[in-house]
Amino acid sequence: MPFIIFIDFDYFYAQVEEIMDPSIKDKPVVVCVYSGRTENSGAVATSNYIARSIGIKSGMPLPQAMNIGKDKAVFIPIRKDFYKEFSDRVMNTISTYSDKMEIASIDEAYLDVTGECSTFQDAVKLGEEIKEEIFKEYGMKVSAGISINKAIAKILGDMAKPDGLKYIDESMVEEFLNTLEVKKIPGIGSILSKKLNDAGIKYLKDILGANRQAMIEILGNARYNYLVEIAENRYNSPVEERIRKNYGRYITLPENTRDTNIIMPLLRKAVDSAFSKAPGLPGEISAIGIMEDLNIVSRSYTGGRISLESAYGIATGLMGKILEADSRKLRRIGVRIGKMSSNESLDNFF
Ligand code: TTP
Ligand code: CA
Repeated sequence: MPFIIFIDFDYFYAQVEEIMDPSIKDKPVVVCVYSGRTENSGAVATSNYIARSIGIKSGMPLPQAMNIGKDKAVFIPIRKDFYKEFSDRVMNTISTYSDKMEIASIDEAYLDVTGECSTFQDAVKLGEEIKEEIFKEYGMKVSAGISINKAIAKILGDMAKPDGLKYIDESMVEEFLNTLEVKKIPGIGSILSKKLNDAGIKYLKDILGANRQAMIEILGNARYNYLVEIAENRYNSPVEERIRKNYGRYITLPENTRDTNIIMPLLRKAVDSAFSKAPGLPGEISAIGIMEDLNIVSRSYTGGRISLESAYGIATGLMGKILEADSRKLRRIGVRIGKMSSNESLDNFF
């Protein structure tokens, strides 16, 4: 069975605004799309949880939101490019946890960590680590769902909100599916779930016993099949690699350590892996150390076309410098290569 981690950033646009200006974080924060027609015409893109608790939600017309928020809420015009860039950086950090990653939207990603983990418990630990690292590095809260397929992982991620983590392993799936309400499933909005409720369907498993034709009439063919696959635990849509290629490779150490007998062989493994992905020889190589407190330190070397053979020596030299300048233990290590001789620029991979 695969191990899938789903990550969704909490109240994303509004959270970025809070991170940029922490003085607003105890107030309702509303990110607005102004249509420009009249001064206040437009809609709410998203809002933080304080704003949601007083009723200001995505899609609400601005005059209505302003009426509820009056002078207590902070209204901020949307700056999409900025959120996109923020998202790219967080996604980059997430991508270091697995080679198989699907970025599903600006704030959602799936990771297939089957290859990285020998037990489901390892996958849960990885999920916790990802949450912790994103918070440490960017101050951002995300929610995580971990399970044996993308659909259940996403349902769990939604249930875990905000700032939570939920998991269901293979042995718990059947019971989970038996008590899963159909309205919790991605793609089943309030309108569909009301129609289903009116047809006597409250739980996902009710669909299996219902009249097929009646269900298809409400759901359409594709959505009906999707729900039946989830209900019968046959859903296995793969994590599709959708990510900008980078030639980096990070490895989590078996324990936090400064022991070069443990670190250097794994660093050489990271070099191998980074080179195996790259289209040519690099002109630059970096060693990265993620410390026990999750701070990140790196050292780089630039010069000529670096062969795999010389890369081992350069990377261990750089890692040696990191250890020399620092007294902390290392938690993860990484290697990044760039300035490829085949004319790929550094921009292409970070
Ligand atoms: P969502 O993930 O749906 O919502 P969210 O991140 O704001 O809140 P949460 O996940 O904690 O429930 O959407 C991601 C971003 O997409 C959101 O921050 C802003 C944008 N968005 C819009 O611009 N308009 C919308 O109607 C919605 C739903 C989202
Ligand atoms: Ca989100």
